[in-house]
Amino acid sequence: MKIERIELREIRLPLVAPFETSFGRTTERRIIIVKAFSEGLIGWGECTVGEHPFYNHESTESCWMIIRDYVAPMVLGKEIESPEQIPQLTRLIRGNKMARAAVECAVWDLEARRQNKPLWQLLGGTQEVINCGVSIGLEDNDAAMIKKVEKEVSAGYQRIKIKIKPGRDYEMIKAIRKEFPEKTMSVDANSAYTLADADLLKKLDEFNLLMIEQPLAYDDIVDHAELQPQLKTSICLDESILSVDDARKALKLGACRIINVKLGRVSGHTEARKIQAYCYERNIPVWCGGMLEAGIGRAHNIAMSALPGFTLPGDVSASKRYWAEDIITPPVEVTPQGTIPRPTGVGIGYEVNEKRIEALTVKTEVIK
Ligand code: OSB
Ligand code: MG
Repeated sequence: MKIERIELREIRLPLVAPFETSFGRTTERRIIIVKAFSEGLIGWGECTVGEHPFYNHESTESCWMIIRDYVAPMVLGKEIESPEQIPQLTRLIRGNKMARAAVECAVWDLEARRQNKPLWQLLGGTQEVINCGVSIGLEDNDAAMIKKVEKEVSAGYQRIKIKIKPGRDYEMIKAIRKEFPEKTMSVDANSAYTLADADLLKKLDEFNLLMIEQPLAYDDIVDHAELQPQLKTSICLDESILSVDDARKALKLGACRIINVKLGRVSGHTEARKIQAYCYERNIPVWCGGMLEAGIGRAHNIAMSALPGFTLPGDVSASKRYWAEDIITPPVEVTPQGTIPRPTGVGIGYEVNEKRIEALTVKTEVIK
């Protein structure tokens, strides 16, 4: 196939509740939607980048520019036999993986539609349901945190992840743990600590957490390798894993025992599958992270999560936790067992609500 046209849209979508991490607070998302056209079919992608370069170096604005000026021109009009060729076509771009992933994911959806298959099947998915957890942002006080955890535990989510930062860590987790002594729990620091905080991080062992996600610098594996043997709790790397090579090096150094896979961060399904395959062979658990995605990104996450090895609950939760109305129908729903059944439809498996996208659009660009 040849991609004949790529359409970009920026939509603005307010979150139903603000989401706060150690690097900031988000109240409204600015999301780039990618439409790739070929032979009368459309593939859908969503750029998972944040509004500001605080999670990684990318932002909504930088991705718009990189997709328009580099990714799209490198992909348009080329003879493509498999979506796995997209990373090759865009390989001269250093970094900017979320920009590259947005187009790569759209081409995967397009190929699945061309083959009249669900995307999870084209990727090699085997799991009938995916296991879901939630990521809980920081609130002003422990009582508010506990209330949020209570709600998600009642909804059936299998694992509760709590955001932490200096000053909102040991005591807060202690208070939450006291209320939910048995619940599978983890924490995510988004790089808010250094090795100087090792004693504090060691104290978190007390709470029998499933993992501690990205405690140290966003681009580090060496210090994490020094920290991991000092902890009983498994370290999970998020920000510092951008490729299967990074995963290999981190595991070789003993920097982590678990890996969070995010499609945007690793440049799309092709690289995500390589990480999944590498970890699966070595019995290293992986799980699907989230970036406050709207429905298209969420559907791509669900398709990836059906791959073998995605056994730990992901940060893939119900649309209604984020949006008053999602951009796909039906919205993503989670069962009382904390699972999402893999969809049966072709491609991403959910219908894209183009009217809703149109209504939310603030900017459009067509690249031919
Ligand atoms: O580190 O996993 C993270 C959201 C934005 C940026 C980084 C992260 C997150 C989350 C939210 O934890 C996951 C979600 O519910 O989509
Ligand atoms: Mg994280």
